[in-house]
Amino acid sequence: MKRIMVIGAVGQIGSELTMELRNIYGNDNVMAVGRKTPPSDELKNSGPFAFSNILNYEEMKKLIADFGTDTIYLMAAILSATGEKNPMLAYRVNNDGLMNVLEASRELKLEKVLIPSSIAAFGPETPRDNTPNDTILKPKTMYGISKVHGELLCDYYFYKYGLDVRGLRYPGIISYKTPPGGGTTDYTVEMYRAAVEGKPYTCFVKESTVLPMMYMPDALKSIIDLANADIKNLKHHSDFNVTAMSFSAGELADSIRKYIPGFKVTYEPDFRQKIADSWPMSLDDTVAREEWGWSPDYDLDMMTKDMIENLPSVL
Ligand code: AKB
Repeated sequence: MKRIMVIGAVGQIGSELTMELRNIYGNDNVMAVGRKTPPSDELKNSGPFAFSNILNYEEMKKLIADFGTDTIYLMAAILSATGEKNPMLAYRVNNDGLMNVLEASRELKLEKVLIPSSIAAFGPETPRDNTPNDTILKPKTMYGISKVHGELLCDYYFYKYGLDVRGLRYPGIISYKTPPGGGTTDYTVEMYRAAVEGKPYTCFVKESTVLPMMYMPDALKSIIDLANADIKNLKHHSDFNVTAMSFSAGELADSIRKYIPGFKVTYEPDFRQKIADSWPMSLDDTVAREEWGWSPDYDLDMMTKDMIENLPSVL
């Protein structure tokens, strides 16, 4: 029987991942851990939930031990835009928090730890088209620096202690249930929400800005598939590129206009433009495809249709 803990279970990915894991492994076997009140009663009431902060090592370790945890998904992080407003907070949560989870997992001899990285691990010196898996990692944001540090630290724990830590580099993740918070790619979800509410949208990156993206069902599938991959096939561990699509902000608006023809978008780039410009426009995810069979299901049009059909139920 699996005993899974999702740390950062109240955030955009963590909340949906918790529910998906509960569907697969049973409600009582998936403990959600967050710092904030869950966005839905469903998350709090469908299985075990605890308030905790990854910076409190002893409290976190006790929670992990008491639940009989064998697998952790560490989804707690301060994202790129919030991280640039408060670099010390990003440093502490993303680096010290990760270290606490790795150390507790090592001491308690956990079976597996899943820790997402991000396209933020890349920087302006990285090739931006079809960015290879193994390439230059010189990010310029505190979030990106913590992600590179995290990838290296996770591999260190694998090679030094034999802790089975796995991770992938998420692109921007789009979903209708829980809004993202504090990322540079948040304009995508904001754009859908404005369109469905019948409002115009002022986008904080230029119309021509292209970034790699993924719809939530694929994001959940990717991390769960990686968790279940046969370790014998993995040459990489903590740093798999994964992607599903790439589009510009203008192309996203056009895709929405197929359903909501009069939707108006204006573009007023702010400090997040510089972050977006330092990230890849598209990713090469061949390594993930070859080592654990990664393949996404959703493209831009399929995602737009699903977002527009489902958003009204949560707004
Ligand atoms: C962000 O925009 O900071 C995140 C990410 C790409 O990791 N969505």
